[in-house]
Amino acid sequence: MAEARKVSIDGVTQEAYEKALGDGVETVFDRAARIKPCPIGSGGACCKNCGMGPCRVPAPKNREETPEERAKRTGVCGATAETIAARNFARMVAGGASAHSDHGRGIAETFLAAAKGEIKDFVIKDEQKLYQLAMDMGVEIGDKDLREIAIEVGERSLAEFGKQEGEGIFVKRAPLKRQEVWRRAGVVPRGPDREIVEMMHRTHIGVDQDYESILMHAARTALGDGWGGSMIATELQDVMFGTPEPVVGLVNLGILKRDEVNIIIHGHEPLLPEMMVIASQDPELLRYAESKGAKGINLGGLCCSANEILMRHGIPVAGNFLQQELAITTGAVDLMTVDVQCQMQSLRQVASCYHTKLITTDRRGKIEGVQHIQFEEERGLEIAKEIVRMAIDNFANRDQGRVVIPDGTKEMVVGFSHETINYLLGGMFRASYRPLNDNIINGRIRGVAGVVGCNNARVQHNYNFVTMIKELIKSDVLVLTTGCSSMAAGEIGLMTPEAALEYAGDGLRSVCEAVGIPPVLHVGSCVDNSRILMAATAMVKDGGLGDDISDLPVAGAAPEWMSEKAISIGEYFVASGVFTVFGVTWPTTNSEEVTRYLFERYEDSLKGMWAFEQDPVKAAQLMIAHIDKKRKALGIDKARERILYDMAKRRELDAA
Ligand code: NFS
Repeated sequence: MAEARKVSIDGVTQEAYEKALGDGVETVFDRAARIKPCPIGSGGACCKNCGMGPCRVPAPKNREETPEERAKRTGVCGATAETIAARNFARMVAGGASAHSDHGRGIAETFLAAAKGEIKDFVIKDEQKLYQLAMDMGVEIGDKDLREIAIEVGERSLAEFGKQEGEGIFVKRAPLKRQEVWRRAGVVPRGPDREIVEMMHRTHIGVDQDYESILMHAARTALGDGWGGSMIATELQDVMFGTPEPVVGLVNLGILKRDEVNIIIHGHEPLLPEMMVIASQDPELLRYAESKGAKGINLGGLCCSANEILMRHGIPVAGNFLQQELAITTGAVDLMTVDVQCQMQSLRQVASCYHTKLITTDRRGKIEGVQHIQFEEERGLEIAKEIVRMAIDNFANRDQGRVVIPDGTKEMVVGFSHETINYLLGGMFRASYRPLNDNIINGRIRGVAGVVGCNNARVQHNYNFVTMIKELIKSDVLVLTTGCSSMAAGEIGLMTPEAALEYAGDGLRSVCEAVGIPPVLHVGSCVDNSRILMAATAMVKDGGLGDDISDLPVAGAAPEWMSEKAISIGEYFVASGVFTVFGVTWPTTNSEEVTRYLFERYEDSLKGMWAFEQDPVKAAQLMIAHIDKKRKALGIDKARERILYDMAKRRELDAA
């Protein structure tokens, strides 16, 4: 059993965990204490790609190995430790890229059906973005009507996934120099399906046995995610559900309500969640809830589904990955739906200890012993209403005597899509990244960091995120977050404009004050890391900061990562020219060569590279050092010194 104080830095989570302990319910924190990570697998030293193994090839501990030892360190087929580590890493990329891309495909299918008028509950909400998208995709607009354009965009999007030849449609969105880097390195992605299948093939026994070759294809696969599957998901979701604009939301388990029907939407694809938002506000269902003694229907989100409906509708967020079981152990959740990704199988066991109804809604994401209600787009709203009704019916089964909802929510200002950043900084009629670039050039903003990714039960919940983000904003680095990182920042109160006063350095604070933005901008769910790629591209295109993403004073990080998706995201950041630091554990430590290739030699071909640092302050410092290196190369390091001097002078004057 773990100690509440140690499992999370968040008081609300600690309190909820204590309640779970008191109720005798095992959660992820207890399992992490009980199960130790396998020391052989964690460094990439275990190959189980064929039936002669699994073969374990760990390097000797605490000393250099002799050449003889080294030569013997192979699998039965002769695969070297390098090949094995690279293959394992590459398969993680393929796993993550497939999750994002399959999500994107589902969205594209729904989009096309909606455009054709085959399903009535989904419509085109953002026409302006549709036109933009159509132009980026090379769709001729001429005198076509909206419907025709939407159909063509839908068809092209869907065709992208299995594109066998040529270049992914969004490759052209990248800065020209970046496209050249990719072409030279041979990593321009075709369709994500093709790259993922090739990655699986190459890592089959007896195929690609040159770690450099494997890792270059890993880059190509990841680019097919970031500039392909994920980007398609984000773009089409925006067109269908609206491009996020700033909105205030609440975060943490305290959003649950004692006197209302609590429904939690957990997972990733926003199709059902969008319908649930409408269903939960349906007057007839609200009356039905009242008739059952509830004061209302309270919809909340978990994980990336939460980010989707928070960004677009201001729906409150119950928590991030490590809080999913704790939402149920409050005893207050009447129903939880899960679709795909990041949903723990233990939810079934946890839910069985309370009255909570757990429902799987996607045929790809079933859980043994859990009721399945298949979400069908043609009957989207009808199914959502059915689910809300089930939750209302289950409200009567709630034992209020067992309910403990920890007190404490935080407000967060969210909704910073790439477009919003444009408008906010440049104004509605002169939307541009110019002011951001100017503030970087004049040194008020030192650089920009994307802090993203999961929670990981091997480290204290939210600690790495919060510590890293505070260190960055204190040093005038503007932070963009997605996924579980966003909730971590929100739960500690870093996502309000006022947070800039308390936590940001003088330069960043002055910009946040002038524009009225938080020092940490929530840009969306995990597929929305594609927005960060677009933001970086816009910075390059606006001028003054070099001609490639790799010239920008920017960095990326996932200090609490755990999923394969995070590895794919990190890999496409790196392959897009971004210095990217991961925490917790590093999956190739068993091979020095493979690790060196990812950390150093990738830079030669891709101009971006990985780093690994468990200490979040040190990791932030690595990012800042990289940002400063880029400032220097751009010749804008002096401007910042002047700004800092001015600030110091101003303070002296203020004090006098
Ligand atoms: Ni993304 Fe990790 Fe999951 Fe979302 Fe959270 S765990 S990689 S952030 S919820 S996908």
